[in-house]
Amino acid sequence: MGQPESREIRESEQSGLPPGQRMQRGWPVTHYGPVPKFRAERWEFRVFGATADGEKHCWNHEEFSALPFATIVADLHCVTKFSMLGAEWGGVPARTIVELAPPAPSVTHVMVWAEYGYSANLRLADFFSDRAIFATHKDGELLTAEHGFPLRLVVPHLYAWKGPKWVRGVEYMTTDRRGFWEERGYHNIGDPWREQRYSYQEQPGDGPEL
Ligand SMILES: Nc1nc2c(c(=O)[nH]1)N[C@H]1C(S)=C(S)[C@@H](COP(=O)(O)O)O[C@H]1N2
Ligand SMILES: [Mo]
Repeated sequence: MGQPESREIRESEQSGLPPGQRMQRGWPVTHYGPVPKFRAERWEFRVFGATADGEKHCWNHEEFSALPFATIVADLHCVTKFSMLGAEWGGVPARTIVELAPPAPSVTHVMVWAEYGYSANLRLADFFSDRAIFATHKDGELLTAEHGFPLRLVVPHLYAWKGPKWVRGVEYMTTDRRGFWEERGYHNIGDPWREQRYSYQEQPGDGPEL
């Protein structure tokens, strides 16, 4: 099986403020719903859906913690127009997960699932980009509960809602489906450099029919 295609991230997408954003000092907490309680013995990370071998792949917390660790420096751009610049995220690259639990060749998109049913859909190429990371740490410290402990996805080249906190798994999909905010009026792709904020801005081909 060939490797999934990875989107080329332009240099300009890696630093600075995207259009319409302002810099936020400090680190506000932004999410919908309550902060889940973490119970190590009940936690597992699952890759399911259209996997290459047709099997589900699961890691318990201890197993997940033993996966290869990497760091990236990346910004978070909230669609409500503030950006937090220059955090160092540590964790397991999304690419590592794709390599350990490969998708079937027909997979085009992923749904990333979190506690309480929060979800975000991504093109496989965005998920497979070399800077997407399942973060356990920020600036050298374990994530706090409000910021997604024990695990959150960070996809630096998309708006931050595409990175679920308290993430629990990935579903490989052979057609696109909208996630939590994508069903509620946000853009299916969510590229901050193109200001893809709302679903009414979508062009044909950007997402499933609304
Ligand atoms: N599970 C979950 N993850 C989520 C959200 C959410 O509502 N639920 N909100 C997203 C949004 S809109 C933003 S801006 C970031 C905020 O991350 P922070 O609270 O660490 O700053 O988390 C993202 N991840
Ligand atoms: Mo956000």
